[in-house]
Amino acid sequence: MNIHRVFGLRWGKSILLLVSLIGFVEFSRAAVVFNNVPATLDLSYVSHAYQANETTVLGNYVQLTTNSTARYLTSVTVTMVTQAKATNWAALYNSNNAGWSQNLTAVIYSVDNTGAAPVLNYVVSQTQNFLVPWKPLDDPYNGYAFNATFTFDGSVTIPSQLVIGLTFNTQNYGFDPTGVSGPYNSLNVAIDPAVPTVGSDLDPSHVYIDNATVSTLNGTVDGSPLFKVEATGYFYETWIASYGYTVGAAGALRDDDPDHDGLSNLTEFAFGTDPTRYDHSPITITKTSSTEVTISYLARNDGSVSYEPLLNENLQSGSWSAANGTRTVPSVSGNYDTVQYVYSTGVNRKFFKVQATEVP
Ligand SMILES: [Ca+2]
Ligand SMILES: [Ca+2]
Ligand SMILES: [Ca+2]
Repeated sequence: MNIHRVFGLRWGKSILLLVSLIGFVEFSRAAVVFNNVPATLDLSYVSHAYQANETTVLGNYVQLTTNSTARYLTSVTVTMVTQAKATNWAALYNSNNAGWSQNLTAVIYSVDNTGAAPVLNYVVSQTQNFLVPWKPLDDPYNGYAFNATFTFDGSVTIPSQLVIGLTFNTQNYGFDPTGVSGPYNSLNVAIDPAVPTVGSDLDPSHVYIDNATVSTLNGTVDGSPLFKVEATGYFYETWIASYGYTVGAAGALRDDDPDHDGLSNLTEFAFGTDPTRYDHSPITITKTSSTEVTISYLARNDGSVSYEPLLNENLQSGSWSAANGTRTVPSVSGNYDTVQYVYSTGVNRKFFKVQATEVP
C-alpha cells in the first residue's frame, strides 16, 4: 500500500513540488523464524509412532533465526506421517473417504538453563482439528506425509530459544488418552536428518521427548521432527500495544488505519506518528535557504525499519534514485531519531519520497 502526499513550495519562478510517497515495499507479514520442513514433501518419511513408542510429546530444542525482530508467534507447521489404512477403519472411511478428524496440539516451551538440569516452562499451545488423510492404498511406502499448520493469534511473544512440540491423544498416551483404539494409533511425526534452513537445532543429535518413562531434552530418534515457525515483529506489536490496542485485534493490524488519516498503522509505526490521531504527513519539508531545502522525519532507531530516501527529477520520464543529501540526526527521542536531509535545489521541480521497509 502506498500513500501519496503532494506538497508545493514556491521556488523562484517555478514551483518546487515535492511528493512524499511513503510506501512499504511488499514483505511477508509473518517471517519464518525457524524451518526444517522441506519445501516439497516426499511421499513419506521415517516417523515416530506415538502410541507404539508410548509418546506424549515429541519436540526439538531450537534457536530462532538471529537478527530477527519477529517474535510474536503466528504459526507452527509440523510434518506428520499417517499409516492408518482406510480398510482398517471402515465406519470412519464410509463417513468421510478423505480422512478422519483428529485434534492435534502444537506446544511451545521455554527452557530455563539456570539450574543443574534444564527446566521446561510452558509458553503457549494451540489445538486444532485436522482432517488426517488415509494412507493411500497404492502407497509404495508404509506411510503418507502431510503438513499440519497451527494458527496462533499473534498475541504471545516467544523466546529466541525454545522447544517446539507436537502432542495428541492416542489410545494410551497423550495428555488425555482416549482409552479406545483408533486410527490415531497409526499417526506419527516425521523425523529426518534435515538441517534447518532458517534458525538452528541447538542439539542436533537429540530431541525433546515426553513419554511413559521420561521427559528429556536428550531423547534420541532417527533424526529430528520437522517444524516451521512463523512470527511477526516484536517492535511493531509493542508499539501498537502502547496505544491501547490489543495485538492482533481489529484496528491493530499493520494495514489498519483506525484514525482515518490515510496512514496505515505500519506507516505510522515507521515514521513515529500517532495511530489514534489524524496526522497530515510524517514528513516535513522546509526551505532553509535560497538554495536548500531540508527534509525531516522520524525514523526508528532499533533496526526494526529500514529507510531509503529517493529523489526523482521527473515523474514521467525520470526514475527514482538514492537521494544523496547530507543525513543528520539532530535529536533522539526514545525509539525514534529525528532524521534530516539537506538537499541543494535548482530551478526545476524535484520529487522526494522515503521508502520504509519493516525488517522481519
Ligand atoms: Ca535437536
Ligand atoms: Ca492512521
Ligand atoms: Ca495518525
